This record gives sequence, C-alpha cells and structure tokens, in this order.
Amino acid sequence: MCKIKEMTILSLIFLALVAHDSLLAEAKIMAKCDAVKELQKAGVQKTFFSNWICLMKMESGMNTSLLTGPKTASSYSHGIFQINSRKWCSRGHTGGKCNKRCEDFLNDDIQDDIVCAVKIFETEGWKSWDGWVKKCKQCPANLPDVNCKSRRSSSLESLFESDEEQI
Ligand SMILES: [Ca+2]
Repeated sequence: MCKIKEMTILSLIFLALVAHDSLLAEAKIMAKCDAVKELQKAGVQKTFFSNWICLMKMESGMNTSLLTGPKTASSYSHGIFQINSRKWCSRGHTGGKCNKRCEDFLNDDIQDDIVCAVKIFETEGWKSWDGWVKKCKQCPANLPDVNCKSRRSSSLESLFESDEEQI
C-alpha cells in the first residue's frame, strides 16, 4: 500500500515538474541580463547594449519564440528581434539577406538572431525597427540599465536551471 502511495506521489511530482517545464518552454521570455550576456558573447559593442535591449523589449517583449504577421507582402516577423521574412530570412529554407531559415529565429539560441540583427542594423540602422523608433529613440527613459553585475540573473528561469551559464 505504502509503496503504491509513494509511487503515486512521485508520479504527481514528476508530472508537476514536466508541466512546469513545458510552461517555461512556452513562455521563452529572456531575462534582461541573460540577453546582455548573449550580446557580450556575440561581440556586440557595449555602447549599444541598452539600445539593443530596449529594442528587444519593445519589439517582442523579450519573447524568443514570438511569431507575428502576416504583414505587408504576407511577410512574418520572427523572434526576439522580430526579423522579417520579406528581406532577411526565408520561411522553410535558408535565404534572405541573412541567408537563414526564419524558423531559426524562433528558438532559444539567439546568437544567430544577433548576427542577423547586427546585419540589419549595419544595413538600415535602428530605424529598421518601428518599436525602437517609437519607444526607444523617442523615449530615452526606456533605455535600460545594462550593468548586470550579479553573477546570477534574477529571472524566474534561473531558479530552475543549472549553473551552465558561467564560462
Ligand atoms: Ca536562433
């Protein structure tokens, strides 16, 4: 009897953990300091960090899996930088000016997203992003503090993740 009860409790705990994990997986909201780390890793100039973070917040709410559209020319915008399929990537196969599958801009690894976003920036400037123009350029108060000194991010996710981040 006790064994069975234990098993049931264990399975419930297991199910709760799985459910919790999938909830986190669905949300995919990147914490600010995790995004800062990603920018550092990609070698982006530090002077621009607050603009990049503001842009990500305003374009996608830091949601790495956000897909919006269709917009003009039935284009879709992808991921944390809302990279558009009209010019920069192709849906279903590699292509566009970044030579990438748009779907690659919907996952949790944003290194490739950053490479493409930097290319967009170098080609068209910040003005390529409406969200940046309206909410970062015109409201500099929205530019966040990007000094992430603490080793641990304060994000909810970090409570559930192992310490793989410190390299
Ligand atoms: Ca990606």
